Amino acid sequence: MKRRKFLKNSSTITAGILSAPILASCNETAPSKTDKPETDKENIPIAICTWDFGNATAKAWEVLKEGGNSLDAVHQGVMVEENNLDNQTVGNGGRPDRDGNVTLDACIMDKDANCGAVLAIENIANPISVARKVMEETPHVMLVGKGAEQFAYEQGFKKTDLLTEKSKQEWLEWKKTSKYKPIINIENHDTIGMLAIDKNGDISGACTTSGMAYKMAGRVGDSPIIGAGLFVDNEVGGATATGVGEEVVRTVGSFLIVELMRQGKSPQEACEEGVKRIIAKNKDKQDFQIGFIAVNKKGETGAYCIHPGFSYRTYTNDGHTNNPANSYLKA
Ligand code: SD4
Repeated sequence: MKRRKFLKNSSTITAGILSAPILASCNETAPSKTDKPETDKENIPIAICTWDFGNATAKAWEVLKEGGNSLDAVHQGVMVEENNLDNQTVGNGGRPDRDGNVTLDACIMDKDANCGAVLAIENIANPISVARKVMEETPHVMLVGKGAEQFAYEQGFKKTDLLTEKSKQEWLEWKKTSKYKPIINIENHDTIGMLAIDKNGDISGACTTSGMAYKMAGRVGDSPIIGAGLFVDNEVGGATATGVGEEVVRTVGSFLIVELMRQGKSPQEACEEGVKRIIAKNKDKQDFQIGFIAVNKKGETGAYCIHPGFSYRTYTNDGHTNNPANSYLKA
């Protein structure tokens, strides 16, 4: 296992991508079949995830180094955080909504654009596994709430009480002082989004969260929405988001990042552009957090995160605790 600083802004752009004009007219936007970007064997396999989830990327890496595929890598990788009771923003042990119910969101997408998602599912510890079942066992992409939970039981998942004593006590404390309004709490979000490229050069992604702490009952953010919280196009790359989901949904953020890469931007440039578009639409708002990570077909990576109340911030892998993507492993 080897970590590497990855925010050395992926500079090299493949000849193929360079030949595609940025903002070209309709019939020129995508690289043609002959100038498709090739995976750089030096850069793969690779697993990258939001925030500082070293154990999750280590798990993904274990799968990849054994020759496993990127779908299994991201699936098993993010499950590490779903099962981590100390992580109160993902899976089991996640913070509840304002009524005290833990509701989870997750989605997964593979190299063939197959995808599955569960939204606001309760009592199931590994929503990413249910999302994968939705992808593999149903003709649908999304299942929500009770329907998703019912489907999970039919697939053999066990009912689990997800509200840990710690999260419950914190919620009870919060209730004492809160105005019981839906607020965006910028402190309490550590959604895990993960992207991986396997030895064959195939890309997959997964994203899983308990969403915003103390959200309104029924609130769903970007994380389980394909195109918003996660998007993969195996010809181009993948992207995933963390932060205030409402802003990511509004800009279809992860899809945007992948399309920007298709037009020739590096993963870093694409993430920065995606964040800047969100800032441009929120000049009056302060104090919200958005971060994207991305990987292109070549195996180059990028990440960008903001806090508009301060300034643009690019996080690197050399000691920032809030680095939005400082878990990064490569061969
Ligand atoms: C959401 N995007 O539900 C998620 C929360 C998150 O880091 O990413 N937190 O809006």
